[in-house]
Amino acid sequence: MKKEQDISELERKFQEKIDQDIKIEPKDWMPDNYRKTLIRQISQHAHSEVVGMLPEGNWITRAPNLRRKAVLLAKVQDEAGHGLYLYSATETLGADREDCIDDLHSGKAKYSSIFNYPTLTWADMGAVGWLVDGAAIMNQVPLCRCSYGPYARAMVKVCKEESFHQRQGYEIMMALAAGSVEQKEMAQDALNRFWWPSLMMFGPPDEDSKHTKQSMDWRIKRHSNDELRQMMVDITVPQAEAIGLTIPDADLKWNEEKGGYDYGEIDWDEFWNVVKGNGPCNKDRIDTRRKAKENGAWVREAANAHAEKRKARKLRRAS
Ligand code: FAQ
Repeated sequence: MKKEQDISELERKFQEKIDQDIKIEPKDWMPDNYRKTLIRQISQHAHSEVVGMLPEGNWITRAPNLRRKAVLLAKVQDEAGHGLYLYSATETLGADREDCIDDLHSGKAKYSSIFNYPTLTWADMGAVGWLVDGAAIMNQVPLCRCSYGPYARAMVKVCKEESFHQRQGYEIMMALAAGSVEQKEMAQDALNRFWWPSLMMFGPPDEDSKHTKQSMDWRIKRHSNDELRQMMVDITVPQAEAIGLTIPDADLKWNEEKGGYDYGEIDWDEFWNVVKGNGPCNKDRIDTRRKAKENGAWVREAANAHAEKRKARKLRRAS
């Protein structure tokens, strides 16, 4: 009984800190479910960054010129870095990085639905940067104010880089949209294919989002899925208009009263189908990650053997 009272007192103090916007740090007491929610979200975020390298990695060798190639290479490397910060953030919560990665490979852990769509043309590099990184920033800027310190701090650096990614994507789209008829068609086709999946990145509609309420009470999330999706639509529509591209939504209409756009129905069956593993590239993405782990085993073994040798040498010298 006493123990239960102690825990409810701890929980009360914990929520008080959250309500005062005091960051929770790794060694602070936290409810088990807060820890579990963070490990779930941050590890899935890490997996998304790592799997997210694949659709763009596909185009590094085929970038149209040296400048584009260097920029794309830098962007993909940034994503690897984001994955590493995020796996480190899960470790501050007591998670084991290898277990997290095994959960990705076994299909137990999710990653963003968007990376299960193929990148068919060079214009897709523009659409991914503009829309996918654009959606990622919209979601991640509020995460800089997340209640968990290490996640919030990681997001500050990640957002700066995502902002460069978004601009490089929009710049590709701008160049293509101002180019030949074929180039403009290619840009429009990429927008047509990536528009709806990008809106799905924000997660299910609020009424079907099982984690939002609790995550907002804990100030992990600062906005609901639908709020962020609306902000994304409102910011992106004028960007498309500015470069003469058309958002593929016949129902898109400015709503003066709400001060935002009304938009068409999202195909949630498609979303859940992709989340469950049946999207166009799910199998390919996970097979590629599994192979990368197998092929990298010798590097990890060699690094560990080298570290052991150095440790033994140090001990010998000290004795
Ligand atoms: N895909 O109750 P909610 C990037 C799952 S980073 C797959 O609403 P929550 C950078 C959700 O996990 C992109 N699954 O969940 C880049 C849950 O399942 P669970 C990734 C999804 O957590 C750019 C269930 O549905 N960003 O793009 C998706 O409150 C370019 C119920 O959903 C982050 O991860 C989805 N789209 O809200 C890299 C940001 N949506 O776990 C390369 C951090 C939902 O119970 C190239 N994460 N689910 O089995 C978040 O902000 C949140 O986790 C949400 C989902 C908003 C994604």
